[in-house]
Amino acid sequence: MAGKAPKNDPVQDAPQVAGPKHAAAGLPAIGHTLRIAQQQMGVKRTALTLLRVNQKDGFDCPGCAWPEPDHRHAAEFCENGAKAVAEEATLRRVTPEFFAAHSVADLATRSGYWLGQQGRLTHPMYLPEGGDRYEPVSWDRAFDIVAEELKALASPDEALFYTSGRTSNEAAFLYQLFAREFGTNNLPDCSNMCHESSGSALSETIGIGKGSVLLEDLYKADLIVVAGQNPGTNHPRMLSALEKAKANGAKIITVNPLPEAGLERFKNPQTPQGMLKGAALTDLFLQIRIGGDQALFRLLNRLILETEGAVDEEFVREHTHGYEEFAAAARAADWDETLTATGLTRERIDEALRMVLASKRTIVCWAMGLTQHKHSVPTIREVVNFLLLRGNIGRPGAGVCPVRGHSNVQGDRTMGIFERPAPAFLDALEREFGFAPPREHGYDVVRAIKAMRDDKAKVFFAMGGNFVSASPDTEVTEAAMRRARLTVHVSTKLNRSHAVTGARALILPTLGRTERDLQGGGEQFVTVEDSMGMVHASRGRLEPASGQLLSEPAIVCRLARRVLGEDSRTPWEEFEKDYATIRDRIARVVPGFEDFNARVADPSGFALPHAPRDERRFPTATGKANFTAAPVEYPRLPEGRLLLQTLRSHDQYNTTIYGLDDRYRGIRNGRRVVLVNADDARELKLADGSYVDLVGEWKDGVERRAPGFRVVLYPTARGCAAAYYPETNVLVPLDSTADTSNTPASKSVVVRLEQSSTD
Ligand SMILES: Nc1nc2c(c(=O)[nH]1)N[C@H]1C(S)=C(S)[C@@H](COP(=O)(O)OP(=O)(O)OC[C@H]3O[C@@H](n4cnc5c(=O)[nH]c(N)nc54)[C@H](O)[C@@H]3O)O[C@H]1N2
Ligand SMILES: Nc1nc2c(c(=O)[nH]1)N[C@H]1C(S)=C(S)[C@@H](COP(=O)(O)OP(=O)(O)OC[C@H]3O[C@@H](n4cnc5c(=O)[nH]c(N)nc54)[C@H](O)[C@@H]3O)O[C@H]1N2
Ligand SMILES: [Mo]
Repeated sequence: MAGKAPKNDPVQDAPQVAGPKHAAAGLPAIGHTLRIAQQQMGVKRTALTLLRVNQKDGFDCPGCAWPEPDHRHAAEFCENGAKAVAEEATLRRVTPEFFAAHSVADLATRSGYWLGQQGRLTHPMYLPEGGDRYEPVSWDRAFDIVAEELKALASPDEALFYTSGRTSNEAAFLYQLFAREFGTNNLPDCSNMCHESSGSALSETIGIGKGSVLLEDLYKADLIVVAGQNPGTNHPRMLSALEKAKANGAKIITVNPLPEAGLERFKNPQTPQGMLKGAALTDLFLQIRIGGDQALFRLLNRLILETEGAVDEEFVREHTHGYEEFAAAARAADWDETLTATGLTRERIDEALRMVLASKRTIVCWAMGLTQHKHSVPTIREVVNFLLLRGNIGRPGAGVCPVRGHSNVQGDRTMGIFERPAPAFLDALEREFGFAPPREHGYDVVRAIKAMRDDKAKVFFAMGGNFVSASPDTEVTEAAMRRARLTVHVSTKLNRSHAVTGARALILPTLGRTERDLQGGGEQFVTVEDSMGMVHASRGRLEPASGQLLSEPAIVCRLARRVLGEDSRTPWEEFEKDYATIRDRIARVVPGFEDFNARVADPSGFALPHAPRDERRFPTATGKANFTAAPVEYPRLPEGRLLLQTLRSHDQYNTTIYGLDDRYRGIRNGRRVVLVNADDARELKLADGSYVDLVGEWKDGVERRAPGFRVVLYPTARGCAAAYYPETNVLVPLDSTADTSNTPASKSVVVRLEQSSTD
């Protein structure tokens, strides 16, 4: 039987299972890419567009934030980058006629996949209060509507300004400036659900919330640990870097509850040898239980401390703080407890230790597998302890490498998209623009949802993204959105957030990365910052999807003029005409951007300064790199329950679904699957291929249910299950978040599996 795909959909979710693959990329990937791209763009546009991805005069790939190598390959794109591009450069269109034919209630019954497949948005659309469908609206009227609602608020803090991570530096800078001139720091962003835990842990311990390695460091490393990350799907170009690192002699340890194909063996589609044989990447696979990473690193730290000469004593003395307290905690690490927390064997951990001790230059890379747990911040701090012990920060071939998601999520933060801005940043804005920015902290994503739920926020404005699908606790989030007076989405594509609206709603269609951006001052380009702090230009070449689209900077400028009027001394009109004038201001406000316009003219871009990496200087409260000594935590499961992680398939970009296959995991034609270890399935009396409801268990006693998932026996760690996001977001309680960072704990959800009544 099929799962619970919306009835309206032509494509029904009916998963077929073939078992996991052991290698990623190679020929099938190329065929698959071209097929998806040509369906969306046709043959000619496919060739023209894909050749421009990540080239020096082209646009930045809207896929992931992995950096571009300096000597770019003729086609520095990957399968999933190409899908992201095809999704944006599609020839399909969502026109006013489409909205006339589909009421909002109708759209709300469709799957995210169906909505995305309809194509690019072409006109500003307005849903009036009491209306049942969107109507075309002029841009002027649209800005009037936003201004009306913003001005009617009792306080600027009743407005929320969300950002997703594709927004350019220029647009992000203007957007936060507008929000702050309007009077609020309510700037929640996708980072709150993503690498916030990394930012929290790193700022406290090394003084800057960003990674400390550049691409060339990977090539120089002796050991690279890849923990909680699936680069074969989510950062495919990272595999080329790992391949090169291995060719230079590096070893790779993978820490993951799942064996991920890309990390096992990589068939580089850009070299003939790679296409045939492929390179084995992982030397040691630590199949860890979900949430066991802090315990693992803590024990490794104890073992390092116990090894004569293993600690870099000079580094510890000169550059760190808190060593004694940390060492006392680490020495107390317990083998048995670690084996329970991690599910690993003693032999595997000993083998890891040997590799760690043999390495003079170690890098740890991580992504959502470490950031989305209750104890994510102490887990990442323990990774920092691990690197500090052997002096692995601030020297070539070593360091911390949180691998970011959205292509400009790191840049958006640098530009001030943050609900808790540093006072120095606000001081700089105040000096430059002559207004007093609000100093009180704003709402992050989870707090923004609560504010709408509790009627403390009434206008929700999104610069990109798909807030209702990406956020946790779908039913709670959707109910909260429906309480708003006005919801506004600046979007390229249709998504569920357009169908779950406030009393009034607007869709403001915008240019994508691939499109030409023509303004009064001529053709414009924008800039982005990758995961390694490299800033470079991005220039679209395609004709815009419709003559009605405005760029994100233009939308912010016009909205700001309409809302702030004479009160603002900011030259919004000039900014809209010529983005170089925005960059001049960024240069004066954001450290590291001096001479921005001149430096970004270099096609390779430039590196932002990073004190720990560049000078072994740690701008923390103590002036040193801080060791920390948090108690070890790991999830404990009640009898008969599984710990569910919600992750990405190979055919999706967050809430954008490209297709229904997850090729490397051997799943086709369906997304409602739950991956379960065969021994757990036997104990729980779950038959392979049977259908279950996933039922969340959380201390608030509310039953959260995701119905109709096909059980797939899969070699995941014991006690652990996996299913795709966003279908499972309904199971993630709004209150289940990481300590300190408040990131939804979407990788550790306690569930029981019940036979589906529909089975
Ligand atoms: N094609 C494509 N590219 C993308 C995206 C996309 O959706 N599609 N999304 C982008 C974004 S915004 C982001 S943030 C990144 C996400 O990139 P990833 O973090 O790679 O994405 P997830 O699918 O969430 O994968 C989490 C990985 O962590 C593992 N894991 C889960 N729990 C644990 C744990 O407790 N410990 C350890 N050690 N491992 C664990 C999972 O098995 C899985 O391999 O990718 C970016 N790039
Ligand atoms: N359960 C669970 N939940 C998660 C996660 C998880 O692993 N598990 N991961 C979390 C993570 S890491 C992230 S980053 C968030 C993602 O959260 P979001 O960033 O909010 O979600 P996306 O799906 O990336 O947003 C897709 C939409 O962005 C719009 N868009 C695309 N390109 C552009 C553009 O250039 N400009 C504008 N204005 N709009 C554009 C399109 O309309 C598209 O429908 O989800 C989080 N939620
Ligand atoms: Mo992300």
